[in-house]
Amino acid sequence: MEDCLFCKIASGAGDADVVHVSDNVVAFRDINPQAPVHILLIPKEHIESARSVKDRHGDLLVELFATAAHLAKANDVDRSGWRVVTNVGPDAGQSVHHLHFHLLGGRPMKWPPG
Ligand code: DGP
Repeated sequence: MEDCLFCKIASGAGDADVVHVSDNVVAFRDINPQAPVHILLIPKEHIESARSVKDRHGDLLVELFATAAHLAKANDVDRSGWRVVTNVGPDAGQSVHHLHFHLLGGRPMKWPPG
C-alpha cells in the first residue's frame, strides 16, 4: 500500500533500525521503545491487523513467532522473559494499520497491561 508507513519500511524505503529481514518478514526497533528491547515484527504483505488474517497466512504467522523467539535470544531476553503483543483497533491503541507484533523484554512487566 502506497501510503502505509510499515509497507515503506518493509520495502526498504523507510527510515528504520532494521534487525532482521527475510523474504516475508521484517523486524526493526520501535521508534518509541517501551522496554529496553522493543522490536516490531511485520509481514512484508500488507495485512491490516490480526482481524484480517486468513487461513493462507499460517506459515507467515509461524515465521513471525519463530523470528520473535530468535530475536529474543539474540537480544539476551530469552531467559529473563519477553512478551509479544499485537494491538487491534482503537480500544487496543492500534496506531499503524499494518499487522505488527511488538516484542518487548528487558524489564519486569505487569499483568494486566494498561
Ligand atoms: P501500535 O500502537 O500497536 O499500532 O504500534 C505502532 C508502533 O509503531 C508504535 O509503538 C510506534 C511505532 N512506530 C510508529 N512509526 C514508526 C516509525 O516510523 N519507525 C519505527 N521504527 N517505529 C514506528
